[in-house]
Amino acid sequence: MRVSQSLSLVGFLLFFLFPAHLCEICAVSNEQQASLTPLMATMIDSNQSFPEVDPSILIALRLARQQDKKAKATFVNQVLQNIMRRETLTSGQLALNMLALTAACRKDVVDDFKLVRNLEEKFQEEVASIDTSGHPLTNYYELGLDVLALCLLNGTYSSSRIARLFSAEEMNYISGRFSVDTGALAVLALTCVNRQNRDEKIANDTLWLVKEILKEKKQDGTIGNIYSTGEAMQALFVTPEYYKEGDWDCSQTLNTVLNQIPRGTFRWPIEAAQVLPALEGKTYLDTTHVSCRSIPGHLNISTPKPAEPTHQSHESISVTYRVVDYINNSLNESTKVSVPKGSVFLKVMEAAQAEDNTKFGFTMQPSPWGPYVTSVHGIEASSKNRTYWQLLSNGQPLSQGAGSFVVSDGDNLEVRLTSME
Ligand code: B12
Ligand SMILES: *[C@@H]1O[C@H](CO)[C@@H](O)[C@H](O)[C@H]1NC(C)=O
Ligand SMILES: *[C@@H]1O[C@H](CO)[C@@H](O)[C@H](O)[C@H]1NC(C)=O
Ligand SMILES: *[C@@H]1O[C@H](CO)[C@@H](O)[C@H](O)[C@H]1NC(C)=O
Ligand SMILES: *[C@@H]1O[C@H](CO)[C@@H](O)[C@H](O)[C@H]1NC(C)=O
Ligand SMILES: *[C@@H]1O[C@H](CO)[C@@H](O)[C@H](O)[C@H]1NC(C)=O
Ligand SMILES: *[C@@H]1O[C@H](CO)[C@@H](O)[C@H](O)[C@H]1NC(C)=O
Repeated sequence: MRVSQSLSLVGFLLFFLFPAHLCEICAVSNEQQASLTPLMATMIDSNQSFPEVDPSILIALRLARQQDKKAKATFVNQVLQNIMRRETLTSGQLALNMLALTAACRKDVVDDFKLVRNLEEKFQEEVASIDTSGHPLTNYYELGLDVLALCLLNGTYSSSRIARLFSAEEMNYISGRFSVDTGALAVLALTCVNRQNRDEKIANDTLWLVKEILKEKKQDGTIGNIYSTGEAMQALFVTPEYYKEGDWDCSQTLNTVLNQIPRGTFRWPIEAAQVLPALEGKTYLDTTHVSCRSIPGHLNISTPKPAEPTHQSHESISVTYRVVDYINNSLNESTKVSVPKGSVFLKVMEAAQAEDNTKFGFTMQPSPWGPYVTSVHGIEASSKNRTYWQLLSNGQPLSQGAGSFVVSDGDNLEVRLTSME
């Protein structure tokens, strides 16, 4: 009785105490629309540069105000190719491809290939993995994508299991540090579930997640880092009854993100794809009601993209590079290397490797975010062992990968074998 009393108190609080203020969506105006053109251009150009295209690009293109018929057709084809090799996709990848097909008015493919059933199975395997080993096969961000797609596409799932999955207890347990990206995806997923079937435990989880996201708000309006801000905005758009009007200045956040576009902060297609929907005032919950009327013409994106910042000059800089195994404390090697000014982290790794292949040899794997470092000094990190090679500069984890982070003279760079938890 006590529990249900405190639960209805939560419901009461959510409904009555928090003033129902205006929905906090603050999209770019039609006049500001041109400032998004570089992001559109980055995504459409990615056609050439990737073997497998990330479905979030198609989602972003479909949620945008301006549409491009040819780009849509091209990216739908790429997503269809992803679907053809669906057995190799992780649960979150399958979920994202399904949302992309739906946003592109190809729900027929989702139905013909019985993808909802397929996703239900993959999601069950994730949950079974948590029950037996304490962590999912992939990660909680992918679980968020799974629940979101299952909910939006009318799959079956257990609301009470989902409430437990994204509870404060479980989310605190899995990661020492709160991840804004992961929290935002969880909020979107829970919002969908709660809209279909009002559940006070889910409302309670949502309240906690929204609070945690707002705790990560920085002075300039960024939430988490610049690459999680778009997803955090989406989460806050759909939960206005969970925070007070003064808790978040949406237009400040919007302007901070807009100011980053000409600086080339969203140069990778996937960076553009993850930030664009929020700037258009859209969220992933909108993927099921995109207009399917025929698209007019094609977009004029002749606007030049932001210039590459990495004008590699002949001037060289010197940095320290260190390889450390934090899991086992059995490795700590360092060296000083010189690289051209404007080099990315990867160049430093390559220079060290050229100097001593045994100590500093490494391998990587292509991903939509650029190269992902998989092994260093012959030590392979693995999801199965819950380890990864973390990248740091002056003791701070980087907010970009080895292929994009530009190093500075005197930097203390490090790759550190770390536990995911
Ligand atoms: C989960 C996650 C991780 C996990 C991935 C492994 C796992 N089994 O879960 C771990 C903790 C290992 C990780 C590591 C890193 N991550 Co990470 N990660 C995420 C997160 C939250 C979700 C990714 C995901 O599952 N996507 C959904 C699935 C369906 O897509 P996917 O393409 O199959 O996902 C894979 C890749 O994204 C890859 N991956 C994850 N992170 C990164 C980062 C880089 C640079 C690369 C190349 C690949 C990569 O692992 C995913 C799972 O297999 C995203 C958030 C986001 N907004 O996307 C951040 C995110 C992608 N990561 C980020 C960063 C910066 C890193 C690190 C560089 C951090 C660091 N300082 O070391 C390292 C990578 C270092 C390396 N070895 O090269 C940034 C990238 C920003 C950018 N512009 O480049 C993001 C956007 C978070 C953020 N807001 O800062 N990450
Ligand atoms: C993408 O590339 C293919 C093959 O090169 C081409 O046929 C198609 O027109 C391109 N699409 C866009 C939007 O550029
Ligand atoms: C899910 O079910 C609802 C109610 O039955 C229906 O209105 C909606 O169109 C369905 N959505 C999808 C994507 O099939
Ligand atoms: C509600 O969430 C809080 C965390 O904010 C948690 O401590 C509490 O146990 C939750 N209550 C219920 C009934 O789930
Ligand atoms: C596209 O836009 C550029 C710059 O705004 C303009 O110069 C060009 O004429 C436009 N092209 C078409 C086909 O409209
Ligand atoms: C720790 O490192 C040593 C030496 O490199 C290695 O033999 C051992 O297998 C490692 N242990 C673990 C748990 O990784
Ligand atoms: C996981 O770690 C163990 C030692 O703890 C090691 O023997 C094994 O090779 C690792 N697995 C992978 C896939 O790296």
